[in-house]
Amino acid sequence: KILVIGACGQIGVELTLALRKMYGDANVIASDLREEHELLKGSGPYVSLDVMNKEMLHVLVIRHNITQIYLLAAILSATGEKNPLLAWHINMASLLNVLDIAKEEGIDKVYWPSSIAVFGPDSPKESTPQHTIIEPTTIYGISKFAGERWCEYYHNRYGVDVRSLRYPGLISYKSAPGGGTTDYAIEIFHEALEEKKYTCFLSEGTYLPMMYMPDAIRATIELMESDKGKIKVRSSYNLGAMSFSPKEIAAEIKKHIPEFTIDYAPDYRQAIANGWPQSMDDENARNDWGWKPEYYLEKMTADMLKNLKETVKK
Ligand code: VAH
Repeated sequence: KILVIGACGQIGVELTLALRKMYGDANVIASDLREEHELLKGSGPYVSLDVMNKEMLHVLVIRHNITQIYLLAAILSATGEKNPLLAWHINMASLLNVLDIAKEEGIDKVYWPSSIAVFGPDSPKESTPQHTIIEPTTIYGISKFAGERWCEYYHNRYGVDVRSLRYPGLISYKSAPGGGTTDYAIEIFHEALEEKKYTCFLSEGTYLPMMYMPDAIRATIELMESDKGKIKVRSSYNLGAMSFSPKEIAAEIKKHIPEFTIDYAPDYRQAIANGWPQSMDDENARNDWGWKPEYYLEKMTADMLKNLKETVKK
């Protein structure tokens, strides 16, 4: 049985639905602190779980014969800067609870997401390498970097098969984003449809690595389905698809909504974005387990608008 922790989040909802399609609804248990997300209702088992409660998690793992754990619960970059100690505590304790129970119960596989946020202002910005200077300047980035070190440690010392991807900014329409710096690239679609205008909290030339959620979900499943021997990176794989700036995505949206206008009012999130890479070198993921993105800016924009128009109409 698979347990998804943080199943009601931006990634969790879609990952749960994809895993249920692959393994059968009854075999994927969704859990979150929040109440069950609309899209998950009626599609499989749901339990309320506070991942910070190690005993509760341990009982759940035993009672439901859990053999794989996907840990998606975390405080993201922007929210984390508002409450650094809480973000550190939640992001680290949740991971250590899962890793230690995985070791004790001999869980087959664990998935835990890292992020491009592990890189800082001193890392190379173009085609940021898998191995390079890593000096994160946000608590979220610090917790993700520390988490990567713990994942590698639990794999090397205890043989826990934990796997991880450094996600770029993820764009999706099925579930709300969770307080990230890249969330402008989701908000812009909603505002373009509803208001025909958007005030962006990042400056027009802020290039960031981005990915459409279908690619992120497929990458996660392809990584988890790969033979153990292919996984050479046990901290977290760089993962890339595209890079764009607010100016570029606005121009792409204008092709579909000509009257759309954008203006810029950078806030505290600009400093976070300035410290991040502009594009990723994901050679290791491509060589080790065959990673290849399918969505680029044009295709993603068309798909986002098509799907959001349907939901807005409802
Ligand atoms: C954030 N969406 O903005 C997340 C992600 C690379 C960005 O980690 O914090």
